[in-house]
Amino acid sequence: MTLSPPASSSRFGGIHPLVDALAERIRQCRQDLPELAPLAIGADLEAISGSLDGEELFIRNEVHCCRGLRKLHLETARLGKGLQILHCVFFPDPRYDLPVFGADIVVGPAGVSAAIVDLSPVTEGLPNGISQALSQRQPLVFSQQRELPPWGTIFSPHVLFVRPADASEEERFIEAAVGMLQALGAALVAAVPQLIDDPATVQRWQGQLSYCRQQKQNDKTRRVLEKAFNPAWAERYIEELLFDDPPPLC
Ligand code: BLA
Repeated sequence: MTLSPPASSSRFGGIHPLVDALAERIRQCRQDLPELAPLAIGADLEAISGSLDGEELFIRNEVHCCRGLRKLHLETARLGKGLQILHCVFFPDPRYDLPVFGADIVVGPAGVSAAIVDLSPVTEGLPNGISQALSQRQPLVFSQQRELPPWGTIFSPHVLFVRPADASEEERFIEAAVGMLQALGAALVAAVPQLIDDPATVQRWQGQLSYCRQQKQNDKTRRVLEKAFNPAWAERYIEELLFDDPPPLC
């Protein structure tokens, strides 16, 4: 006999199943990427723990690179008052014609409030192979769509931004995210790098810079980090780990 946890309360005691399951699927997809290697980050940023209002706080960061992607970042966090976050961004190496993979799940006391996943273009549109792969997927239906904030112009037409209503919608969200990771993985294997000073490389570098700048306009992320830690720490965390500018092309 298998015992499934009752809906809200015990989901709340540990890691929410959507956060746990998506993190695990992201790790599986990451494992298949060519030339995967861990990237060193400061020990003070890898595992962060503390307490806020008597609640345990933790952040776990995993950072890698692979052929075609300069930084693969997966973060899972619990940040006080029952707030759980999954944050994931795969930043491409600008020499490759690849989009940014991004996902964010926010779980509050009432359950999942936001689940977003996208392959976001860093030039005018997504690379053809990726658009085709995404357009050919079966449309997935969700009962509660959410509206993008004004800075959300960075996302592609395929962005999924929902509040999953139940376990089956959570499963569907994971399916959508895995579909995007598979499309990215296929494009990455086929991609041929361009020169570092090719105008297309420079344009993609600029597109990535603009992606990071737009993401930094998300005040909700900053506010949560400032409250859990402090404003100076939040600033450093956002600027150095979450959305650091792509390194200069040289
Ligand atoms: C929203 N992000 C949020 C919210 C919180 C965070 C508290 C509000 C939840 C809600 O509106 O229901 C907090 N997100 C965090 C924190 C971290 C984090 C603290 O990642 C990290 C430590 N955000 C991203 C990425 C995407 C993203 C990669 O980091 C998309 C690919 C999107 N988050 C995103 C969007 C919103 C959001 C679009 C809604 C913003 C709004 O409605 O104003």
